[in-house]
Amino acid sequence: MRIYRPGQIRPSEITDREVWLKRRQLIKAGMAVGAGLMLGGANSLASAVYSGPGRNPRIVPLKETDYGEDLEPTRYKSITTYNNFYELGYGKRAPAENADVLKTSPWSIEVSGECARPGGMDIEDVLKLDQEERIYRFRCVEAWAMVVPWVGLPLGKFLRRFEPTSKAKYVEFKTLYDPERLPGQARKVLDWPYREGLRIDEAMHPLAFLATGLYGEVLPGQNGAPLRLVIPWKYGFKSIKSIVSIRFTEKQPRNTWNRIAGDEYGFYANVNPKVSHPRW
Ligand SMILES: Nc1nc2c(c(=O)[nH]1)N[C@H]1C(S)=C(S)[C@@H](COP(=O)(O)O)O[C@H]1N2
Ligand SMILES: [Mo]
Repeated sequence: MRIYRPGQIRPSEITDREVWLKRRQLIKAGMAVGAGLMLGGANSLASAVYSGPGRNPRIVPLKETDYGEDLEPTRYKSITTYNNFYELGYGKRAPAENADVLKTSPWSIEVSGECARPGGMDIEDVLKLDQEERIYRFRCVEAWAMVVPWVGLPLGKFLRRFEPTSKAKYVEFKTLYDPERLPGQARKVLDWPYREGLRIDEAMHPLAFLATGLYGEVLPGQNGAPLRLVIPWKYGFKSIKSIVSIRFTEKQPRNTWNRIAGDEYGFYANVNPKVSHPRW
């Protein structure tokens, strides 16, 4: 096991204290969104083009949901300039400044492990998935308590294409390992590649999704292009970015922050405002 050396990454940096405090106030709002999502609601097909910020190619067509309709979305600039993505630098602004080096083409996702149809899939094919089962957008209170108008596809539907077996009790995700495209990996501050894990029922839950875009446009690098996980009821660090590998496993996988600071970051990481972080 790698020894954690203070002064490199402080686990407390995974979230800012100030932001954390704000998030506690917003937890209630988050719960409300969660409840709304769980109740479901008829999806309406969006014909109008969403007035996005115009920086990245637009994702069309969109199947729009009404989830979180009552919430004011956070400004695009805030969502894209205050990030954690250590492979692109260690300050909150660094990922936005360094995102250019993250080339997302070519890109493929390998699905393996306990499933009947393992295989690779090019990101283009992921983005082209039948409209019926693909892109929708909704706002949710996520990392940093922002209200994010994500574009994404349900994780469960994507995973079922690979026919997980009864032995698939967990799902493990890995970020790309490529120090040229993710130069932060040249420094051994984390045990690269970044990893995350979910229990299979969490992964199959209708709220869990793979994000491919923001504000109706292709996801910027700093937010985890071309594909990142979003689990609205969990803390930010579960949202693994720039995924290349998904594996069905029988045993519970270790996730990056649990390996480096197991007493501070557990496997489940469900939002619980009653439990304080052990140090801050
Ligand atoms: N590959 C990778 N994924 C990652 C991280 C990272 O450093 N590398 N940071 C995590 C943490 S701690 C948080 S809070 C969220 C932040 O997501 P955001 O920048 O889109 O808000 O990404 C998570 N996913
Ligand atoms: Mo975080």
